[in-house]
Amino acid sequence: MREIVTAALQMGPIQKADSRRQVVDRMIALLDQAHAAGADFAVFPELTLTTFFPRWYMEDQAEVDTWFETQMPGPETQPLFDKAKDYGIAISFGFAELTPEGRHFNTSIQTDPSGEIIARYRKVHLPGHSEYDSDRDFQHLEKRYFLPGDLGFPVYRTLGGLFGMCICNDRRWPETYRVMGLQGVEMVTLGFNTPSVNSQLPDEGLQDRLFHHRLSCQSGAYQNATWVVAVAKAGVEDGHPLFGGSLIIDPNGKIVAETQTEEDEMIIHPCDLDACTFGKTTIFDFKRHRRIEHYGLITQRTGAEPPE
Ligand code: ING
Repeated sequence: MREIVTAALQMGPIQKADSRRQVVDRMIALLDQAHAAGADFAVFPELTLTTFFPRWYMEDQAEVDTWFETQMPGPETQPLFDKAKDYGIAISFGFAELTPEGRHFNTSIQTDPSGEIIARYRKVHLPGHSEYDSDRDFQHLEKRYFLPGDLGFPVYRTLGGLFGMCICNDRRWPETYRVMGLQGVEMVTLGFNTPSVNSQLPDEGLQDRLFHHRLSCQSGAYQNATWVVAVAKAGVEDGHPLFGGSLIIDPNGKIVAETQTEEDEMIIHPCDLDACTFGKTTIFDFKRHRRIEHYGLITQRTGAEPPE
């Protein structure tokens, strides 16, 4: 048994006017809860430190850059790293990364229990658009503000197991989980900020959107015999609703915990990494069952091309 007590620390709304200090204080309060509940590992959402700023059209790069971090940890996030180290809890969270070379990424990091960053991931699948779109009820400008991730989907050894990260829209693409599955991943953690309404399909109901969210995460877990921990930033940010539905999913694709609010909320579960073994050695024993000679189109073709 390799049990990792894992806390999904959902964040409620972060308003445009909220400071990083206010947000870090809320994150530390959630970490206190995780510690009291005996957590080994705590996962926060995508872009945890700020409001979901890609909903706002900005032309001034200096203004855009105010949403990004140039140091991690930096002065405002150091207290979080210090608290995690005190507790001996590994953490993962997402933030907007501005590199020394001036490149902008939607990034997530993971630390070890001593507070050292041991892994970094940069969001590969960027949804939305890059120019102002007047046809949308609200903007989703991730393609404007971020570059596609350049690190692939790394899997790394920590906490006695094999871990990987992705971010939000990545969870909707089976390739995300399979590339990590082909590295033996046993727990995939991801943060998300997902609007409760579809800016292009106003009639799509919240339950449909939650269905697609659960379906994507559960499929990824089951088809790769891995735990999946998906953590929301939720609630109404400056009038724009984001849904909750943070999940802990076992390697059989079963949801073992789900948040019930759109506020700061913890769910926690003892995740036994050995629970991945049965799936990986039977129905999803990739080496025995996969036929890669027939999968070429997956990496040779980007868009669908129907036959003549
Ligand atoms: N958000 C959304 C997500 O993938 C989205 C974007 C919403 C895509 C609904 C498709 C449908 O959950 C982010 N931040 O990727």
